[in-house]
Amino acid sequence: MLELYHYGDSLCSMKTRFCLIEKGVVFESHFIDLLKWEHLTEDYKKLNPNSVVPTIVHDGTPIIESTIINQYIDEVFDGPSLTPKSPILRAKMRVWTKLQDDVIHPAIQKPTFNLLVKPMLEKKTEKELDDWLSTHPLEKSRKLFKGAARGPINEEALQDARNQFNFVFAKMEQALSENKWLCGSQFTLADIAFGPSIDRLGQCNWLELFDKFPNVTEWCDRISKRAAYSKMRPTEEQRFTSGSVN
Ligand SMILES: N[C@@H](CCC(=O)N[C@@H](CS)C(=O)NCC(=O)O)C(=O)O
Repeated sequence: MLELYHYGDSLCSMKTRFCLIEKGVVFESHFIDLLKWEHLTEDYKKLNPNSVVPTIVHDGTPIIESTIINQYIDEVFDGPSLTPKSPILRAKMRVWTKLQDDVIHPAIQKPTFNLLVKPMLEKKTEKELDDWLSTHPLEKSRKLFKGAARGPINEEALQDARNQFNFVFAKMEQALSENKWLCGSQFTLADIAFGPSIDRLGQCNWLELFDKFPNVTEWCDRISKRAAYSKMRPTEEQRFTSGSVN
C-alpha cells in the first residue's frame, strides 16, 4: 500500500508523481494544500518533520525527500528501471539529481514565490502569517513565505535564478550533445528530476532561457511528449495562477 502526500503545483511533488507514473505504481493520493497551511498541521509533521511535500508512506513507513523517494520507488517497485546498470552512469545520475536539488530547486523557488505565489500570499493577514509561519520548522521556508507575502518583487533574486539556470543548462547542453537523455540512451531519474522545471519556466514566462541551448530545447520536446509527463502536471484548478486560494 503506497500513499502519496503532495500538492498539485509543487515541483518536488511533480518529480515524485512523474516517477510513480513512469513506473506504473498505483498510489493513494492525499492532497496537502500549502496555501491553506495543511503542511503545517501536527498530523502532517508526524510524517514529514520538515513540513514540506512530498512524502510517501509505504506499508505504514513515511519516506521524505523527493530525490530519495524516487530512488526508493525505483528500487522497490516493478516497472521499467529508471536507474542505469553501470555504476559509473549511476554515479553520474546522482550528480544530476544533486544538481537539481542543490541548484535548480532553490533557483526556481525565486520566480515561483516572487511571480506566482505572491498575489495569493499578499492577501493573508499579518496574524495569519505569524500564527502559521511561527510553527514552520524551516527558517528558509519562513523567509520565502514572509518575503513573498510582504516584500516587493526581488529583482536581484530573479536575476540570480536566471544565472543559476544558465549555469545548469550549459552542463545539460553538453551532456545532451551526444545523448538523448542526461545519462545516455536510457531515460532515468536524472531526466525525471529536471522535467518539472520546464513546466514551471513556461508558467513564469521564462522560456527565453532555452534560447541559447538547442539540445536542451530538444530534450524538453522529447520529455514533454512522454505520457507520464502530461499526467504528472497539475490540473488548471491546481495551479498557483488559478487564484482559487483564499
Ligand atoms: N528537499 C525537499 C524539498 C521539498 C520542498 O521544498 N517542497 C516544497 C514544494 S516543491 C514545499 O513543500 N514547500 C513548502 C514550504 O517550504 O513550506 C524535497 O526534495 O522533497
